Amino acid sequence: MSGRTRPPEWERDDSRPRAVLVGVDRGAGEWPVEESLAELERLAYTAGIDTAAMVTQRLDKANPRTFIGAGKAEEVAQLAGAHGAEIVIFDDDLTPRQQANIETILPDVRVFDRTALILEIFAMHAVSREGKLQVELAQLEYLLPRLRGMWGHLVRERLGGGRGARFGAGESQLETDRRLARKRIADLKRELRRVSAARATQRKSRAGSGVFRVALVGYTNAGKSSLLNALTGADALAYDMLFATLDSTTRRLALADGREITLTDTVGFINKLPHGLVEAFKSTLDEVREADLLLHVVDASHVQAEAQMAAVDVVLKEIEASAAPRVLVMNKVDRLAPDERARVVARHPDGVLLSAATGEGVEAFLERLAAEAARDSVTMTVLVPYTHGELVRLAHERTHLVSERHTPEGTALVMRVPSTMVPTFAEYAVDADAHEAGASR
Ligand SMILES: Nc1nc2c(ncn2[C@@H]2O[C@H](COP(=O)(O)OP(=O)(O)OP(=O)(O)O)[C@@H](O)[C@H]2O)c(=O)[nH]1
Ligand SMILES: [Mg+2]
Repeated sequence: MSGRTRPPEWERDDSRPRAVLVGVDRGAGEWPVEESLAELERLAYTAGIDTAAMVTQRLDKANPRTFIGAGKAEEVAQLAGAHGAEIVIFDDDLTPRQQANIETILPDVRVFDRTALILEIFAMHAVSREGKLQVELAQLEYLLPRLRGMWGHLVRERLGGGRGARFGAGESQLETDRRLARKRIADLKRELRRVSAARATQRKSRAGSGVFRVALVGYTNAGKSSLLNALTGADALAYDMLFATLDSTTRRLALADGREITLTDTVGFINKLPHGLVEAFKSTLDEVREADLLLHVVDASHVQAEAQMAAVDVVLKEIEASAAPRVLVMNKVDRLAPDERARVVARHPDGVLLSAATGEGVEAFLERLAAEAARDSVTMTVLVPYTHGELVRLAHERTHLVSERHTPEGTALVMRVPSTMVPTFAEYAVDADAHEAGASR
């Protein structure tokens, strides 16, 4: 059993519920079952559940009825009894049918799968109205096909075993539950569309202003919020727990050349991220899809760093954000020994090494960021009439000014402009040579 990644401060607390974790070893692959279970243990801990024991089974294919073998399920039941565990958590997703069958074999415990656990954590950490709506939607869509199982459980509890005479009444109750759930799902979707439309308007106004937009993405706990804080002095929540951040936070940052960019911190990704959650968080993830640049933040000190990077790539592909240019940020280098650093550099020569905690490497990273922001820009020469002072102000804030002169006709500017912002100044663009000639008159 791997307890290797368990922080020393994790004390057993008798008031917390205890669980038996169940993992399937599929042999090959980037995620050894021990590592995946260690992560599941952290997820459980974050949800307020202590781990009493872990069980693994070597399987090439899941059992369609009970996921693990029936004999293994009996072993899990015994272990749960011996440890006084009231919860059993499967490291993979169970079909509604598998879940119902396992609940029959394990009548005295609550059965969770990985998705249910992640949804639970999301529900605990959702703060904004949009975040809460998104989580409730994902939870209901997860529950809907499982309502039969829940009702079956209630039947056993209330009626003391499946008594045929009551079955008809149960059936209609189930129909009622389903109808209510479907209605709530429809309401939530409508409400979310409204909220996200308002957000899209905000986003659009940012896009139209030509600000270079950067999104921080990465595995949960990689240090995205810490990096946002280090760069902008923001006070985004940064905790050593999984899924600390659910709501995206956007902050402005002025680069050394005076240009302003925005940085958006987003929800972290995880291996086997439930598809329903990705769906539900689509509008939050629009920030990632529409960014001009993605900063992929990696916890370079994590034993599974490479597998985590691959898991992030999978999610980025799923949300169709994979085309945006990316910079790899290898964070937490303060935890690396010199030879480990050398290995990271050799493996990711394009990556930036830094520590959001100590600030090491942050200056160099800012230069890289400025270079990236400048890459997508063009040089423009404009003559802005004095009646349009707001454009001059905008130029100061959003572009890299090469020169500024006051002429009788207005303010003459030469500047590096993000290409998205060219239309804003297009009306006052003048031919650079003609402008020079005019200026020397
Ligand atoms: N040693 C070290 N710890 C760091 C560094 N950056 C972040 N951490 C720690 O890593 C943990 C996670 O940091 P966060 O910034 O919350 O990570 P995140 O990527 O925003 O995580 P989620 O919001 O949960 O997805 C915190 O305990 C941070 O203090 C670093 O450079 N060095
Ligand atoms: Mg965070």
